[in-house]
Amino acid sequence: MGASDFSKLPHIGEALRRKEDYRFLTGAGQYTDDVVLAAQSHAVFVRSPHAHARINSVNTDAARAAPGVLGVFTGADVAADNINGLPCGWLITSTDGQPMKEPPHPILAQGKVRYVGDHVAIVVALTQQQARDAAELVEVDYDVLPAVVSVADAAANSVAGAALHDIAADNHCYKWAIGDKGAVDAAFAGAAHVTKLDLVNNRLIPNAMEPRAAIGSYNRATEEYTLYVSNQNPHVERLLMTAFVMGLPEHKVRVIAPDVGGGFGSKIFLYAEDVCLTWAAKKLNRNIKWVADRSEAFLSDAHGRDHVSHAEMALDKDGKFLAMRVHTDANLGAYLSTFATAVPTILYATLLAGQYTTPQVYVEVDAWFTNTAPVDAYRGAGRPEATYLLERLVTRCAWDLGLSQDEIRKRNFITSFPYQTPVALQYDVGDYHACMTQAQALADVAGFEARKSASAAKGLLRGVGYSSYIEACGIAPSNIAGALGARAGLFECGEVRVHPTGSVTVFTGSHSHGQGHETTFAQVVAARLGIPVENVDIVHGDTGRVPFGMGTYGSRSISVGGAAIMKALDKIEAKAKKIAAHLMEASDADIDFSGGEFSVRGTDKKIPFGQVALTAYVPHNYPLDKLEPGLNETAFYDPTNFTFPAGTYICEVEVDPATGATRVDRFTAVDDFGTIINPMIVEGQVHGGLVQGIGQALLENCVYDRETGQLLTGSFMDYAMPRADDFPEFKLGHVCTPCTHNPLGTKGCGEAGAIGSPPAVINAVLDALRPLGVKDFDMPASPHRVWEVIQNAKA
Ligand code: MCN
Repeated sequence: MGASDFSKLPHIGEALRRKEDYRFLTGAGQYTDDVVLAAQSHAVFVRSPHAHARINSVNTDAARAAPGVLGVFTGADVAADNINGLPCGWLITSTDGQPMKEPPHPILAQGKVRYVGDHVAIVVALTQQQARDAAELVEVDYDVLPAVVSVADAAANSVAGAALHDIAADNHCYKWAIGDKGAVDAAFAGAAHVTKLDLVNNRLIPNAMEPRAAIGSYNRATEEYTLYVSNQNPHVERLLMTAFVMGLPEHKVRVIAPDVGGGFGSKIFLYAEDVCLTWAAKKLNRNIKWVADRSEAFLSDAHGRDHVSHAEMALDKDGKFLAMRVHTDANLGAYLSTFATAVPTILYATLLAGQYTTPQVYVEVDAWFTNTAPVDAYRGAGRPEATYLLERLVTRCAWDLGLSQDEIRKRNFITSFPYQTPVALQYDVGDYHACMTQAQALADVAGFEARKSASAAKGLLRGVGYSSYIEACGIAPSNIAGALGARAGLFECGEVRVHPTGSVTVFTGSHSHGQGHETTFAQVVAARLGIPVENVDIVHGDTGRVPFGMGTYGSRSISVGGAAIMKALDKIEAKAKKIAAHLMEASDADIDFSGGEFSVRGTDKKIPFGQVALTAYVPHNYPLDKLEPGLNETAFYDPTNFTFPAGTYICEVEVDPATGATRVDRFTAVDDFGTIINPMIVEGQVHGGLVQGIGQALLENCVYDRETGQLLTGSFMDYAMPRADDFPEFKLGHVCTPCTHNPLGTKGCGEAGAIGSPPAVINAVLDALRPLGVKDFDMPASPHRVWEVIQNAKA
């Protein structure tokens, strides 16, 4: 079935309430901490208090003797059991042809600790309190070493003695580049105008509502392990843990990620704690639970962003972009987290053409180790960093040339598709002018000057900021990603199990941790089979029940996971038509299927889907010589390209120059997500993304002490999470250019808000401050920073 026929089916585009919400809102969800296994014991991790230190010794005697303690293990035990370090899932090759530096990432520190929160020992006891008390008794003798925490300091090599890993004495992991440098340099040489900008993309700490948690379990009769874990991709977790770290056969390990209370990327990765619990479960023959407290989450979840960049755009006299060049220093933290290396390269630099026809783009990235928590994918992963840089630069170009923010964008928009960018990606479809036009209308841009005057009358400054983002969802295809360094496939699986009574259970390798898949995937299946949505259940998050899948990240689930289900439904429909043909004594080729009924073309003969389902399982009148009984099909789908959601966001802020306080007064987002399955869920996804993106722009900022490497923003007292009253009511609009290469026509919507919004906010703040002579500042636009730039501009 083609995407345009699909979009016309009932339930597609219907704002159904989420099926899963009854469970969540009535406290009947089953999060990892809700799982209680027999004779469950509890683990606490001893973590490094230092950013960088040599471990002389770890004395666990007192801890082992403490009440209730079942076991205490350290890096030495890990080494003795030949447990490997955590692997990195993406190999980057440096510009000199050398592979990136890939230092060991032990699950418990061996010889050294490299960030505050690094794992030193695991203590297991009968109760959590006993484990906590015993953890206090573990004595670690450290020699503190100099720490390097900022990417600027790492790049400048300015902290003597702060080499984290033996194989990277200069803390440099890789230098990577994309684009034609010669062509870019030539274009700059002939340009009428060059705009330059330095930017910092602030480091963020993901804060899912449910902190990470895991339970390790081992059955010595069957030699099987079970890991319950708050995770976004259980099969990937199992594959990495078994094949790379523990050397176990995959079929002896089951990973179950039941309800997960948010992930935002930070639960894609294989974490040390998960392996420790699985390993220790066998050693102690106990079920062992660990639940991070919020302070631990701040210290040890993989962080996001943390780029320092210099960007330049070459333009002709009419404001057309001729070429762009960018250098970025990326902070990877102390170790390579699972997908860390792909974020500042493949997921970032390839997006830097944006929505524009810039003929040449050259991007160079240096990636550095620092004494901070590992940095990896966080909602948007590379695309927010690209969009922030590009959309800030484009607005600066406009102001440098005396053009408006919309005019410069319109002059450079790509208008014909497919479009091959100079940085590898090929956009299949889009309508960027339509997004801009609709956004300007919804934002009432025409009324801006009047609102600005009204603000001025109150002593306030008003500014408007634009951002026309593009992003790439559903990383694909596997073979090209493999050639670019991916060490994993990027397909998805779907199994459709039709029951004898005609109801359906669908098993998907995608994972839902807040995105509403139980509803939207059911809408897809119900629409195709012509059955009620209530008759479809979606199962995810269990390697024991679901075929091998890649999980959820990169807003891929509906476009890749949904497409796999569509393929399985094609098989179901083809087989069901044969059964229907037999029942109605017609030829297979004459059977039509729509609205839940099979009919013989040109006749009034028809039978319902349920009758075919029953016949498949009660095959009394059945072509058993030609067809197997049953109606149960599995499909794997490997996309041929990314999907490319895009849109224009317009933000209006009011700044109080006396205090620096900034208030987002209006925010308009017009997105193109192709075909929309459930507009209410999509709206919720956009709202959530906007809150995270605007949060980055105004409030959130992870700060480590530059000398000691202590995390200064280690709690909600110091790390400003956005709250509902920080935002106005968002105005949303949609343009629909269906994706051309998946059967649903969908593009991902889960990250767009977080990608497009930060530059819209900062451009708005800068627009408000322009009359004062302020040209630049870095996120977040906290009152202190805004007030400071205003004072500096006055001086
Ligand atoms: N959808 C739709 N029509 C479209 C596109 C999507 O109806 N054209 C629906 C989908 O069916 C799905 C939801 O919108 O129910 C999001 O779909 P999609 O864009 O495919 O994104 P994923 O389901 O793959 O979710 C991943 C994405 C990412 S990468 C992050 S990070 C993120 C996000 O989703 N983390 C989240 N949204 C989140 N929302 C919550 N509540 N919690 C998180 O951790």
